[in-house]
Amino acid sequence: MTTEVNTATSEEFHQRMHASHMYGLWELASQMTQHPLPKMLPYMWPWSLVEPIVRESCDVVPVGNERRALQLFNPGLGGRWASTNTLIAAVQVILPGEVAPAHRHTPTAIRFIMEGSGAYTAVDGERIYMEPGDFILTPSWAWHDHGNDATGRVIWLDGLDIPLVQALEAMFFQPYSERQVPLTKPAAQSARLFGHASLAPAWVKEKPAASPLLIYPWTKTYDALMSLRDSEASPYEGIVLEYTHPQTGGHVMPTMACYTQLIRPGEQLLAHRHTGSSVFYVAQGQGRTIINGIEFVWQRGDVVALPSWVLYEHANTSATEDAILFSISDQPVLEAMSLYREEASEEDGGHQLVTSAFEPVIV
Ligand code: GTQ
Ligand code: FE2
Repeated sequence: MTTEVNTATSEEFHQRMHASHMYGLWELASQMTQHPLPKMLPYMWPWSLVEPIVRESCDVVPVGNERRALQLFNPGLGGRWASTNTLIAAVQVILPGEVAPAHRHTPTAIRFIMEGSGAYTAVDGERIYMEPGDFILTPSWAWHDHGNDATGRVIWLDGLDIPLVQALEAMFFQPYSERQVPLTKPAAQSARLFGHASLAPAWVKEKPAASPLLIYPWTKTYDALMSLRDSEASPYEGIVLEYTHPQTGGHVMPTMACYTQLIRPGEQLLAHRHTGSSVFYVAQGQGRTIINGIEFVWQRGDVVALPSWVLYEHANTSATEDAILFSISDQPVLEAMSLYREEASEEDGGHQLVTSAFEPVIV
């Protein structure tokens, strides 16, 4: 039969083609998916699992040349240094008297303070002291070191675009010649210059890609959320505020957009999806997020990774307490490439059926 001859010939042809590093489009068509099918899993690192490891790391791991930062790996990404396809979230702890040595790198970093106060990070010669709920920036290639002058441990969430920078083969890292960078600016200078809502210093002509305001204090964030608590806001994200670049009003960093959101007691938001991955941190309260039918029940301290294009909906399950989420996403990158899309759920009433409950993968 001619078909058998053809099959044998075809197999031999394909082997030779692959041996020379060529593949036919006819072999790859299934990768042109109708919509994104992320490899990363929707995943949650509950604080009840993270906290004991953080506590133990304080005894077992000294702050030597590296920071004591626990990197949250997504079990769908095969051991890559990544919480989502583009972002890494980490939990960093620094004890009284410790100094994490100065360095700089092309990945952009943000910090959201989880617990403790009186530690600082120094960014480009300016020292910034931390309080719980503060949001702090470390722009790409800015020198930075951290220290703790206080009496208790200080813990914060790190968010960096390391997987994105790695995919773009644009990683650069340098240690500083001394343990700390000399302070060249008064403490909190960036807040004095740029920390006035809608009033930016007109004599400053330079407009850096990353926000020149290095700290967004919790007190201001919380006041803003509370002043909007009776607004209708977004049916999908609730009372959601973006941390903005004070000179441009745009995203706070070129590769990461950062948000804080209030979900009121008993509020059930509607399901939607968008391109781009994100990580959210539960700063206050308790609730649940249904992600593609999987129910994630969360409370203060939990960290959740959200893949691109999943259908998700948040709810505050407390009848009395507000829920507040902090989040980071790669949305600016999607927008810059004209790849950002969003759509609402077409399911009944904009809500999903719960088909399973999230369980951490312990290997
Ligand atoms: O604190 O400078 O979680 O450089 C990963 C890389 C934290 C930091 C991380 C870093 C840092
Ligand atoms: Fe760093």
